[in-house]
Amino acid sequence: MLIFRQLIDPQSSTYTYLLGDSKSGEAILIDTVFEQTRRDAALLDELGLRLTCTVETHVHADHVTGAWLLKQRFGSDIALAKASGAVGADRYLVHGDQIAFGSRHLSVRATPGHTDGCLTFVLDNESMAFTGDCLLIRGSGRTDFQQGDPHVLYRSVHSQIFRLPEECLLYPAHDYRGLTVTSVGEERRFNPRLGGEIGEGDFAGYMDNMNLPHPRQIDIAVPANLRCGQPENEAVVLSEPTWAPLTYTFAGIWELSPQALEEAATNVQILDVREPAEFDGPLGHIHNAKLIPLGTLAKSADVLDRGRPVVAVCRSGGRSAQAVAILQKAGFDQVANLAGGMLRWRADGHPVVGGGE
Ligand SMILES: N[C@@H](CCC(=O)N[C@@H](CS)C(=O)NCC(=O)O)C(=O)O
Ligand SMILES: [Fe+2]
Repeated sequence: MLIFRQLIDPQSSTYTYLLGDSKSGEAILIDTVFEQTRRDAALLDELGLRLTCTVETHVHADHVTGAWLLKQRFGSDIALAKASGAVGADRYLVHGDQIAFGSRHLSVRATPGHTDGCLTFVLDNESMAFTGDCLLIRGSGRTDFQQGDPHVLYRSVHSQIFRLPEECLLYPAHDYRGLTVTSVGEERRFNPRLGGEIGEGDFAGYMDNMNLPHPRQIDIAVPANLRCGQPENEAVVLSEPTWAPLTYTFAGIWELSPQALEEAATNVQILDVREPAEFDGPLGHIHNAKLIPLGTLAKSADVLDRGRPVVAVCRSGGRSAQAVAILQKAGFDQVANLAGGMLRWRADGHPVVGGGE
């Protein structure tokens, strides 16, 4: 079965696409964002997928790719257009290449015009295509920087994208209004820059007069993306929490296992957010846990020491996840949730104070 997810980076309005093959467990990511690497890694882990390759539709001007960082983590190949001029990739793609994931693949089409190295990726059965910044929903990529050329872009759209089946779904690299998907038939008819009877000269006239401000990140993003996202100073970016072996979840929460808590217990504050009757009830509580019921936490957070890590605990790990969010909002930066709460703590055989059925 095909696994497909559309993810957004709200800062740059960039869409990242996950495509996976459930049978083999292989997955690829299209157009990752450096700052979203943790999120993407968490999703891959939770879906049980193995990242084999990250692919870029082009050298982006508005955000830095996560390709290099994901390669450090998963050993995934980096792929982008040969015409991109980038260094540090494992595969340099040209028109007609295929990118496999399990039994599925994407076909590579060269669609220059926004940049020289712009590619569109078409799924094997032509049911979906990833157009990068060549064709946007009711729009198109701009042509006023990098190697932009409206004449080249017009021809790319008409010869490579508009000739796909009408019902082929199109997924762009960005949308600035929150729109998520379109189709070939729709854009052929309704794209206000490129659809209907609009000719190459009309399109060039439109594009040459857009007068858009340059992307805020362009001076940082383009040089970094020409290195496939490898930072100039590698040391600064890999700062993960070190006070315990934590896992970041796709839900956005740092967690630790009962075993990890037992090992870190002397260095952390254990915060139990259940009600007093539960704390002294049949499940018991963890030695040295401080009881602050969830409903009073926002007001009483100051009794905790901000200089020491906090691990939140409840019955099953649900309410304590909310406690983590409350503490983060209150400015605590070393906070994690005990995965599975007291239920898992006990099931894994860790000691409790009180309790008993
Ligand atoms: N305000 C955005 C501008 C982003 C931008 O210029 N995006 C390019 C893609 S790299 C584009 O083609 N935009 C088309 C448009 O805005 O119509 C930023 O600062 O990042
Ligand atoms: Fe772009």
